[in-house]
Formats: sequence, C-alpha cells, structure tokens
Amino acid sequence: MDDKLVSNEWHTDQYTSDQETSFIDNKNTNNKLSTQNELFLSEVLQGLEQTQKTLPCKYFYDEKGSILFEEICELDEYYITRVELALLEKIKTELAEMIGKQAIIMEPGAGAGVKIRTLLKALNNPESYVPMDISKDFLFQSCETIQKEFPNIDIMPIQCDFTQPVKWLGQQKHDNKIVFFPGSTIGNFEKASAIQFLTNMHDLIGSEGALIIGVDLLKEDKVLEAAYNDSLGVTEAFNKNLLARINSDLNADFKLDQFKHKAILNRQLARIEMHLVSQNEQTVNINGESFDFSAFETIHTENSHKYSVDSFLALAAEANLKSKNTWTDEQQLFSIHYLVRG
Ligand code: AVI
Repeated sequence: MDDKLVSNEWHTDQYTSDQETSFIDNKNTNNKLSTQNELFLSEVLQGLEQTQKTLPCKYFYDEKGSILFEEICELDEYYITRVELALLEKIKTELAEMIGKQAIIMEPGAGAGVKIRTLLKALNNPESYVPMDISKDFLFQSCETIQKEFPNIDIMPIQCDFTQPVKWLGQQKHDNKIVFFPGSTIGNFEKASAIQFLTNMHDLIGSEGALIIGVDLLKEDKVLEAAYNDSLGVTEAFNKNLLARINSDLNADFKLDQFKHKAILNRQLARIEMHLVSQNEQTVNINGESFDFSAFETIHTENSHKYSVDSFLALAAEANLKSKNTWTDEQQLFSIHYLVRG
C-alpha cells in the first residue's frame, strides 16, 4: 500500500483494476468508431429503438458534461450539494469516531473533492484514500489536490467502472475499509442495479467496514422540479450535451435547437425524470441509421430516484446492509447513512 506520487504524476498503470479499462477515444477520424464508441453506439441505438425512446445517463459525463454538472452543483435551486455538505460538516466528528483509526477510504466516482476533503480532515490518521473513476484526467486532478493537502495519506487512484466489482480491492486484507459514496448518485440507478451496487459494496467493505452514502429524500413537487429545471438553463445544457456528444462521437445529426429539456416528477415511481422533447416532426441520422420523431415525442435521458429514510433502508436491506446511524438535515431534504453488514 505504499504507492507514490512520482514527479507530480500519478502512475495509474499499476492501479488499473482487473476490469477492461481502456480510455474513451473521442477523436473520430475516418468515420471509424473506437471500441468504446462502438459500445456507446450500440447502447444509443438500442435506447432509441424503444417505444419510449431512451438514452443512457452515464454518457452525460464527458469533459463538457462534467463541467456542466459541477455548475449544476453550484445552483441555488440544486439544493442537494449544499445541503449534503452542510450535513457532512455537522456530523463529521461523529463520523470520524465511528470510522476510527487508520481507515482506507474508497470513493467510487470520485467527484470534485470538496466532500472527501471534509471527511479526510475530520478523520483520525486515515491510512489511504482510493478514488475510483473511469476518467484518468479526473483522477489525476483530484489526486494532486488531495495529496498537497494531506501529505501523510497514501493516495491510490484506480481507473475503473465503479459499478462493476474491482477484484483488487476486494483482495485487500484490511480491517477498516470505508466506502464513501456521496451526492445521491445511487438515485440514478434503477432498483436492480442499485441493489447490485450495494451488494458489491457489502462484499467490498468486509465484516468490519462501512458504506457512508448520501441519499436525496422525496419532498414537495416544487422544490424537486425547480432543482431539475433551473432558471439559468444549466440543466438544459447538461441534458442537451448528450445529443452534442452523440453528434460528435457517433456521426449523428441531432439539431440541438429542435429539442427542449423537461424534467418532471413522477410521484408514483418516486423519481425525477429528465426528457428531451422533440419540437417538430423530424428525422435524426446516427451512423447510417435513421430515427423518426413525432412532434413532442420525448427521449427519456435520466431518472433520479428519491427515497424516504425507510424506503432507502429497505433497499439497503436487500443487499444485506443495515444502518448503524442515519442523519438528516432539519428540513428533511437529504440523508446520510452509515451502513454496515446486516
Ligand atoms: C449525479 N446525480 C446524482 C445528479 C442527480 O441529481 O440525479 C445528476 C443530475 N441530473 C440533473 N441534475 C443533476
């Protein structure tokens, strides 16, 4: 566990997981798609062949999409980031006591780093920090900032798809394995995938470790709808960027001004749904295939599931995880759970 920062450069080659970890090649020369883009294409075509057209939300996060998401997190209407950070500040000492000494802190889909820094600062002599992300650039950036601030912590980036198990991590014999998964990203998983992810975390943390997870709570319509239909149009740009990415990576001709963003609360399914609404009857070509849209037909691009404390704990129980402690803010907007093996 003594991997090092060499000449200010992170060497991810020894830290890649045993999954396939090739990078996305965005340079679309000769109209020939890279292997990554072939997978992207097949998922896009499959989604658009459905009666309710869909696109997979994991493709939101190219470089531009990641920047737009960071901008969303700063919006007044998008309370999620602000409330979670304030709650984390409030409970950090309690969390540190529960975590104890010399923990390995793992963070699937490591974000911009603000939340992890709050946690690391509060901890008693953490041993290492293991950020995991599919994007090498993102990993390098967060590692550099964190190493400067915490010179005594071993930083061990792993480039991987965090929704899949990482065998290397599971093999690490360590008593205090803590997974930190803030941001309510679990809300973007469908039920079966959420249970699969939680089960992977159950297997990863072992009998002594824990999963600390942030989960957004179901609340009144207007707060939720405003969070996903912001007045500055950043969420609209984020949603439409998916079409721009398909155009540039997959030889497609979506006309971005012919689609409008719409986010609706589906209370029956306890989720916010993001859609792109076709403004006209139109045909879109993608790498030689064509798709017809009628006026006001939508492409469903994302679900963001919202839970109550009880409904989330029932989901966690399906992965054999139970709460050792759960915190919410005073207005019951957001929850943080400390889960251990059940
Ligand atoms: C990353 N995830 C938790 C965000 C959410 O709230 O579902 C993604 C997002 N979509 C629109 N705004 C933010």
